[in-house]
Amino acid sequence: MRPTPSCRAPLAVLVSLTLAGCGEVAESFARTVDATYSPSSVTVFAGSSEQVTLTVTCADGALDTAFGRLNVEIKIDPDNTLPASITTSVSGDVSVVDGFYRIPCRTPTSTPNLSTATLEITLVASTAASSGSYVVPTLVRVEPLTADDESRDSTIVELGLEVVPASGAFGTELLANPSFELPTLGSGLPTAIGGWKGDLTSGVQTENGIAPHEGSRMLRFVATGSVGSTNTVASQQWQIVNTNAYTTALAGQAYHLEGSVWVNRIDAGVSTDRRFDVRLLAFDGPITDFATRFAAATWLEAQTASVDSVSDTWQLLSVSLTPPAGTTYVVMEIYAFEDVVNDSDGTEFAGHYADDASLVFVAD
Ligand SMILES: [Ca+2]
Ligand SMILES: [Ca+2]
Ligand SMILES: [Ca+2]
Repeated sequence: MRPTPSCRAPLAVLVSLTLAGCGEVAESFARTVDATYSPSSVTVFAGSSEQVTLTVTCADGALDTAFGRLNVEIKIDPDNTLPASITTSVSGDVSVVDGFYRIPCRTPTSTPNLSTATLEITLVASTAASSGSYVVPTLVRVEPLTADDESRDSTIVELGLEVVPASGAFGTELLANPSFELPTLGSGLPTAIGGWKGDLTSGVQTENGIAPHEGSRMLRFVATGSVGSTNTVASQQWQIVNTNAYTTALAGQAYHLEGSVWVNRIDAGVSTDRRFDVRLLAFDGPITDFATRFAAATWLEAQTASVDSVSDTWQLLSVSLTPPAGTTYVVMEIYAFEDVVNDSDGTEFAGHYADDASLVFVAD
């Protein structure tokens, strides 16, 4: 999914493209470059690291010159506002010119004339890093035509960074968007940390006589497919947690993970499905392998809890898992299950909700 460019006034006469989603002020995307971080903020324990992805969006025509296509250049923390105890690095074969990471921007998008480039960035907080909230400013610009030239366009994107003391590993909420106050991240299996992803759901306020368990919004399970009803029986949401980031903080201690989620559903008659499940799945290897590993059911360990729910009642589903040696990430999976009638079209779930999830490390 292409990040939505900000709706800003043109800095120069560059390109004009129609974009959806920005309202009346957004008739044109007149920037040459824009950028977003995913996730937009991260928590890093002192003595640990976390990886984020910077996605740069470029207007194709404005990068082309008589001398060839210009690259984009990225400088993290250009004014050195971060303390020395917080450092960054990038992975992959990236050239560095005058302190800028220089990368080509030519991965096509579904929007004509817009391309993207991505940079995987690792944030490291040393054991000396002070706890607190930080902002990681990042300058993204078009490569200047010559060393003396100004860049054609530039932008600053900010990453939120929360540094937590190593001792805070126990009890800190590991999930992003645990209470579904924010939208989920769309369809399909997740490929990165930062939120829930999966089958068709919606974020709703009080409806059908059921109020959220916490906050003002809750998750509604809509269908077992990513776009609608199918002959399958589980409407699933997954979230990846990078437990590897806590290795240093948890070294030498005995612990397990406790996951939980509240579930509720209406009574729409005898055909109303009743079952909800939560699973914790531990994996080794890189997070980007999750879809493959999940499809092959090659997790290191899984723990499941299930409930035959009572209507119009919030019920807590809890599950615990001790990550086996070698675990690098854990996935929390929640789902509503068609245990009464497997509809293959039409309405699969009459009114089935989840809210107020949690995943924490607990000392044994
Ligand atoms: Ca909520
Ligand atoms: Ca079905
Ligand atoms: Ca059903």
